[in-house]
Amino acid sequence: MMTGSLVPTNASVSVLRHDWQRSEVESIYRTPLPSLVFRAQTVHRQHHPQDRVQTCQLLSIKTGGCPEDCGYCPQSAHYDAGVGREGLLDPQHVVEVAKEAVGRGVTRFYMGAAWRQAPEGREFQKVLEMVRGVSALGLEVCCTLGMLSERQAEQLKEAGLSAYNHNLDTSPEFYGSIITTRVYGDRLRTLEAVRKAGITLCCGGILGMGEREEDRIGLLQQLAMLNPHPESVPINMLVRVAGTPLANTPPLDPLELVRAIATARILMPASRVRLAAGRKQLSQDAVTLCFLAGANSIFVGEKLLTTPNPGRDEDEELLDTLGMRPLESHAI
Ligand code: SAM
Ligand code: DTB
Ligand code: SF4
Repeated sequence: MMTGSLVPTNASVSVLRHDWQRSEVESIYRTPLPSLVFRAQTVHRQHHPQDRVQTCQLLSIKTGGCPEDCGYCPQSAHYDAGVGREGLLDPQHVVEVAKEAVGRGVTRFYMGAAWRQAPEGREFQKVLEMVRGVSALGLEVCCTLGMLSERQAEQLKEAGLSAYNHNLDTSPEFYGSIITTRVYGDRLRTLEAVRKAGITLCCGGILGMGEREEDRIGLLQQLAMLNPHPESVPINMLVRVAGTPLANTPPLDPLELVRAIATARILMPASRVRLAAGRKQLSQDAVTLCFLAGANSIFVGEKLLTTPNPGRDEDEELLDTLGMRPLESHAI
């Protein structure tokens, strides 16, 4: 249990720590919920505009048929989750979709591809064309294309990429139970290549995959030990898709998500914490608690990559009810 003052001193406001010990993360995560949420909200207000949430939109630019065996993913070729395969989209079409997103007040546009690693050659040139086109619209552009080489990261940076999404997903200890076709170290290497190229990091994980509380704590510690911290931290609740090995995993108590978000907020005070996949399965009360705990970004639009997300009207209504507003310009 946490002891001492709940309000951080000035020193803890300005200093971002990267040496969090597992025991410290554990004691934050296990703080009584009201105190945990209060502390997270206090930290939140010192680093971010209050009552604002960034809205992001996702587009799957290459769907299905992925050679990796991630147990949660409907796009893996190892499972039959009924997701059709679709080749790389046409860059012009992608830019049109991004234009519509600008019209809806979205400030960050994600392009996701079901690849183990970004390809070389013509397909990669097309991705660069998409990045150029979308960044020219004034959007933050984030890609998630699997593993990247240093050269590819540099090319993406030159094309105007703002951020690269590459998740650690869970603790190093639990990782092998979910994915066998790559190791934690592969993920860390790509994260390094992205950093080296001067691209910001979007790196988080998934809760509700049957992991133990220790694994959620382990994931949060791994993220908080990255130096610098990922500028954006997506926290996904598993979307249980029929046909994947995790389809029948018992649902996780949403209060665990609230705890994880609050802990992420306290460990990485300056980062955006994104309440990512799984919102459709959460009650509005749970989503509200996530905002109180320091989540300040969401995905909007009826679809994530392949699975459903709450409708725009529903989200607008919720933000309106809560008196929260979308972030208008991109600050990070
Ligand atoms: N193939 C690339 C990769 O894995 O890095 C990029 C696309 S992949 C779909 C992006 C992220 O989506 C994954 O790292 C995972 O965290 C998340 N994800 C995939 N399926 C999910 C599911 N069913 N529920 C929640 N998050 C999921
Ligand atoms: C992330 O952490 N969550 C987003 C984004 N990064 C690419 C993806 C969630 C995908 C959920 C499953 C699907 O829709 O296919
Ligand atoms: Fe492929 Fe990414 Fe899905 Fe894993 S999460 S199967 S790497 S698309």
